[in-house]
Amino acid sequence: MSEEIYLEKKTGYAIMTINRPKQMNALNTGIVEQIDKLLDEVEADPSIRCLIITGAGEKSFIAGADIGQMGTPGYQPADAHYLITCGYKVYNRVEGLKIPTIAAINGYCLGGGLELAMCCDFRICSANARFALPEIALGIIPGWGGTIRLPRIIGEGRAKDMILRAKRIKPDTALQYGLVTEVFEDVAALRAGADSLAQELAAKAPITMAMDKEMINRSVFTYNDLTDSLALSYCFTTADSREGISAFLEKRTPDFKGR
Ligand code: CO8
Repeated sequence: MSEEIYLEKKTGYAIMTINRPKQMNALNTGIVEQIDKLLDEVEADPSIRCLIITGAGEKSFIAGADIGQMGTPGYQPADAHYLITCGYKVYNRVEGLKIPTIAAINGYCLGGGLELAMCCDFRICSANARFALPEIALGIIPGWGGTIRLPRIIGEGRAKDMILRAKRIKPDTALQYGLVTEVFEDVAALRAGADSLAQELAAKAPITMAMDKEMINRSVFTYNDLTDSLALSYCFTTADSREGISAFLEKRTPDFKGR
């Protein structure tokens, strides 16, 4: 497995770490494919009874999909479509795991990072965490399930306030919204808290745990088909998405034309 993502096995649980700190742990195609492979490993190992997902370092959990990759010359809508559908499948896999999952959010939790965190059963964070689905600023939508899972978790009104305004929120608001269940004073305390929660969950009866998860997920299920992902793929055919991505990479304000 590449050094940009790795799985550490502890007693009773495992920690999956995205390790691209220079890119704020942004997810590119290779990383998403490797998450898929690591999930095979997690599912095949009955000694893993809980999974923690986190980012390396002290600044960022995951700052979303890799905008640099999207801005690479020659990057085509078909490349975006491949990554979108791959992420759609992998994220649903995370949500459907039989073991409990914890997103240990150690800083920026943006776009596809927040969408991945929302597939986890527990979201806990350090005080420096910041949450947003800022895709609209890039001329795209949060099509890795963000438009479905965010309103499911925090309600339609708050989700619209965050998504339509690309609004960034802090841990106190995330706690009030129910987007996280616990806030730790710093990243070291978060990591210790995640280990402790994982140990607690790993000691529970695995069959009951899997059934509880499935029934709770089913009770809040709205719909989860490919529609959002296809809408996101469409966004990548627009001039506005090219403008949004270029503007981010050139560190300027985008000028959207609606085409
Ligand atoms: N992708 C790639 N590189 C990134 C990303 C990212 N998402 N975020 C930050 N970086 C890079 C910056 O380009 C910069 O690189 P460099 O030093 O080479 O210029 C470095 O990380 C540090 O970033 P900043 O200088 O901007 O640091 P700040 O502390 O000022 O800001 C932020 C940090 C707040 C994280 C800021 O960088 C930011 O807003 N990043 C973008 C966040 C974002 O828009 N995320 C959503 C991405 S889209 C998405 O996730 C959609 C999911 C589905 C897409 C499927 C695609 C096909």
